[in-house]
Order: sequence, then C-alpha cells, then structure tokens
Amino acid sequence: MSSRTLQLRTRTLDLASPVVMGVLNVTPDSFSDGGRFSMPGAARAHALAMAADGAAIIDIGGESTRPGARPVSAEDELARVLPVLEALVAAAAPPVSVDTTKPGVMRAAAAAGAELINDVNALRAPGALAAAADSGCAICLMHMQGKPRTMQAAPHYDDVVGEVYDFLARRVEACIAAGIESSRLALDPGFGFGKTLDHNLALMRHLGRFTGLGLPVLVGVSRKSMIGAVTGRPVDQRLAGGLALAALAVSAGAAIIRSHDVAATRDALAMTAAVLAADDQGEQG
Ligand code: PT1
Repeated sequence: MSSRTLQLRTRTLDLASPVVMGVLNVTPDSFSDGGRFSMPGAARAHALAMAADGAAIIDIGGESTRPGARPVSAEDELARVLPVLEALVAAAAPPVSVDTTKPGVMRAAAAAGAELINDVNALRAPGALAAAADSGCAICLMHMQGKPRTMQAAPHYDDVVGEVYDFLARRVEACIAAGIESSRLALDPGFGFGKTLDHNLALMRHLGRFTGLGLPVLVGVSRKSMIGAVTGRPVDQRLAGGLALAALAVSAGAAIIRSHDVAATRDALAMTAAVLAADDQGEQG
C-alpha cells in the first residue's frame, strides 16, 4: 500500500506531489461562500474555474457540516448535489468528490460518476460502510467528535492526537473488514470538528503521526475559525493564515489540501514541495 497514490473509482490519483481539493458548496447556508454557488450553473462555472486553477479534485457538498449546521434530508441533499455532479462529469472536469454522510447519497453519487466519497462521519452511519464498499469510490475517513450542530459546545480529549489516531486506525480496520481496499482510503483528522483551538493546534503540530498509518492524509483548514482565533480575522480575510497551515501540513506529509482558494493554495504547495525536495542538497554544503 502506497500513500503516494489514491485509487479512485475509475482512475488513480497521483499524490507524488501534494494536490488541492477545491471546495464547492451547494448549500444555501454554507459558512464562507454564503450559498453563492447553489445554482447549478454558477456552481459548475465555479468548479471549472477551480479546475483551471489546478484543482486535482472538486469536492461537492450539499449538507453544511460547519459548527452549528443542521442536518438536511437525503432528498434535499441529492437535489442540490446531483445536477452539479452530472454537469461536472459531462464537462470532463477533474474527478469529483461528494461530501456526504448518507449511504443513499453515496450510492446515487457513485452511479452519477463521483470518484471519491468524503465522509466527515467516517462511514459510521448505518449502511454507509456497505454503500461505500459497493460504490468502488475512494473514501476519505474524517474524525469528528459529536455532531455538527453541537460539536463545538464542549469538545473534550485526554490526548487529542492519540484519540484521533486510534479512531482513524479503527475506521480503517472497519473499512478493510467491509471489503474496501486500503489503496482506496485517505485519512483526515478533522480540523474544527469537535475541537478547541488548542486541540486543532496540537493536531497540526503532530500531523506527521497520521502519515504513520501509511495512507494519504487530507487536511481541511481553509477559512476556518482556528485561523480567526489566532489572527483575529473574519472569514473573508483568512487566506494568509490558511496558506501557512497548508504549508505546515504538507511539510508534515499531508498529500491533499482541501481549500476554497485553489490558485493560492497550489502556489503555496508548489513552493513547499520544492523546498522539501531539496533536502539532499543541503546535506552536502
Ligand atoms: C474537512 C472538512 C470537510 N471541512 C474533510 N471534509 C468542512 N474531509 C467540510 C470552523 O471552525 O476539514 N475535511 N468538509 C467544513 N467544516 C467546517 C468545520 C467549517 C469547522 C468551518 C469550521 O470555522
């Protein structure tokens, strides 16, 4: 099992260099895009712009999972996601990921051409393991303590890094037992999902431990409140803070960075990767 590739449903994603997953929210209440991309046409145009900026994957989300968000029905979620997914598949855009926790949405999305299932609930919903296995899609398993609506009320860990690591390791075992090959799995510690600022900072500081599981690590920090807490900036002024975190994440071995700001993130990753690739040269001087 190599963490330098990820096996998607019909293709292999090359992760020899870190890549950007572009965020495409198709929710009316999305935390930073304010629902601007809920119309299929605007969403499609935004996805193609992110593709032109170098996004290796487009992640479509029809249910907001930001702190405080309320669940939506599978019906509403599919009505938001499917038209955009179908338009992107028809446009031969980059591989499409669907950000969902619902088995019915997973099955319909795979049938419509999705390549990756991004589940912030790590396939814990009844039927999700089987739906993901049958889909043939790659799966991102993310750690979350609690549920989006209440997860920031009182996050608690005795050892956040150890507990998140053990959770992800157990979810990998559950996937393998359900017939999902490890080549199809990516892992995400879930920044901002039932975590205080200190928890988020500890996870970033020790992110390198998660690469020890031998699977690609995905990191989503774009525009999140942990950046606001440190910089004092509102959500529309968090790019610089997010780029710093993206560089740190890639330096610790992360392979996929989920971001709203594809072009800037891609430059930050290219620069970081170039420096990391120079490590042998420095030994000689
Ligand atoms: C993520 C992620 C995601 N984040 C993956 N999928 C969101 N794999 C949605 C805040 O603190 O990190 N990884 N899908 C967005 N969720 C949040 C969470 C948005 C916290 C904002 C915050 O501001």
